[in-house]
Amino acid sequence: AAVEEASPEIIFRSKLPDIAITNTLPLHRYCFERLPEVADRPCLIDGATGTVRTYAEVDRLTRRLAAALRREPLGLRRGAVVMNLMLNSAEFVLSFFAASRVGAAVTTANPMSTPHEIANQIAASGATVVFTESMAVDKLPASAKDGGALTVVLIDARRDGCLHFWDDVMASVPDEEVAAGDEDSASGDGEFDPDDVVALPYSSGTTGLPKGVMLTHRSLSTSVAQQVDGDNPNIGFHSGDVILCSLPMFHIYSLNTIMMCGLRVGAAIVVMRRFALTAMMKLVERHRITIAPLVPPIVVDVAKSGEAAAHDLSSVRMVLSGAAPMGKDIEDAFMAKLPGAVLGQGYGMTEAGPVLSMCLAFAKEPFKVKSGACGTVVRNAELKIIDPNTGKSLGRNQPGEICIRGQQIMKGYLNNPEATKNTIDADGWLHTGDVGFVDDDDEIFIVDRLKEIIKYRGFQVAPAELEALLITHPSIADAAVVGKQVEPEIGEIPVAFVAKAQGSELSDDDVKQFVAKEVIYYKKVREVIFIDKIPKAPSGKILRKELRKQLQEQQQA
Ligand code: 4UW
Repeated sequence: AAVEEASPEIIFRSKLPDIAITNTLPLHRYCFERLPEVADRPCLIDGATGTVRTYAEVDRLTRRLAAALRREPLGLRRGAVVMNLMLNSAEFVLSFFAASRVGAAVTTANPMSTPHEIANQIAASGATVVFTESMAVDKLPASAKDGGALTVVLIDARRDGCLHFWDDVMASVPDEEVAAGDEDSASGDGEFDPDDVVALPYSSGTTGLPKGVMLTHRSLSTSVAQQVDGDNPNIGFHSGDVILCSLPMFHIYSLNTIMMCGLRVGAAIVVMRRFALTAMMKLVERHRITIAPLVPPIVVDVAKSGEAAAHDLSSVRMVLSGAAPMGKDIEDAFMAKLPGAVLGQGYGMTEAGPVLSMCLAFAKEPFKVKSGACGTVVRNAELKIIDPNTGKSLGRNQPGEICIRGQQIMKGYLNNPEATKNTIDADGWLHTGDVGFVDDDDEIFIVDRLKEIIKYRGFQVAPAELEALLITHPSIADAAVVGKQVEPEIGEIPVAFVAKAQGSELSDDDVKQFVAKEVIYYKKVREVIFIDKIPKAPSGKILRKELRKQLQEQQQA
């Protein structure tokens, strides 16, 4: 219910009561808290090979790896940063929790990234160890490959100058060291603070370039608890569930809602290296998958695919969607293919820890929900909708900027107090840059975005990053990038408005190719519009609204 407090703020809360949350444990201990009960149950199932690792095995492997991380040549201590630059794998999970055990943070990145993007994130995050695979190793900065400041651990090949995950790192630890050294303390030096950073994903937030999002042991365990703890958890996962992990663990959705929540409840997690439609359906059938966390473009793929009928998908009882908008029509088309499942949305943002709201039809004691809604604010949190011009909080059914407060949100952006201050205000409210409203049943509908970010198949594209790149071209005087709505399989594409330098003969293909060489595939500029002058406010801020309006007019014409 909306509570009118002494202050004029109108605050929305979950329909589920708050619960007591333990959020002062190290994240690995929190996620593996049920280990004694689930020790012999399947934990990670390799989608490609079918190899099963039990909870006891995964726990022991993370201990072994943590011991290796503490020893030379890795020598990691509390406060260190490790990069996970890989597609989904058991090794990803092991390095994540081994880092947590030594008090280090893991910065995650897509291995399809370009050398430039990878080098930027390594430098900005201060990572000293990179866990990666063959497909990405040649893109690491030169210093990494000749024994410089970076140590590279390869999970799938042997290579000069790199350590092999299993043969060199794991094998280096004597058995007696595996169990020792972490029951009393989370980190190698015996100190632990729940406000230590454990995950450091990169996100551009509401404006500018990608920034390191500091998620702590406290924030992530709070977020997991908000989703799966309590007598009536918001998402009714349990240890008998088999959860599909086809979304990339380097993105916070998969990292938190699949990996951490899945482990917390003791479920089996089927790890797909990367998403592929037919392979996914085969895995559902083979492992009797019960939970399928997806993103709208995949929901559309399934809805449109003739193959769904050829597979027995009847084991699936819950389909989660999030990371981009999904309309009612898509939901309805999908449900016709999987009538036995509950489909619902979560709404997340990396900086928010990430989950702000979750569909209450997923609750153990489910609520009725509306198609097109993206859930109700999670428990133990506060949400408000503000008028972006006045900052005043708004009541039901009035769209405004969504703000969230609670212990799950990020500690801040790494080394960027200015950006932190612009995102989390003095009262602890995180401003999302999303526009939405809360209806009479406490359900949230997102209707627009104030912020710059573009989402291509759920992946973030930061216009500022492309603009900075574009203006380095000698024939480009100025540039601005905005998103354009396209078919639901994609969502949005980046479109560049370009003001040419005088006398330049630059073509749109030149612009596209120039960008494509420097960025990962989903950030490619897909359309170029030449323009005399980029519209700007007197402050120099690009007037993106005007550009978006131009795009719309063009689409309608
Ligand atoms: N509807 C409309 C949505 C929605 C949305 C997100 O890449 P980031 O920073 O983060 C995410 C995280 C999504 C997520 C995490 C965990 C989870 O359980 C879940 O649901 C099942 C989803 O996407 O991008 C943040 C931005 O993405 C948009 C919105 O603009 C947000 O600020 N977005 N979810 N359901 N838009």
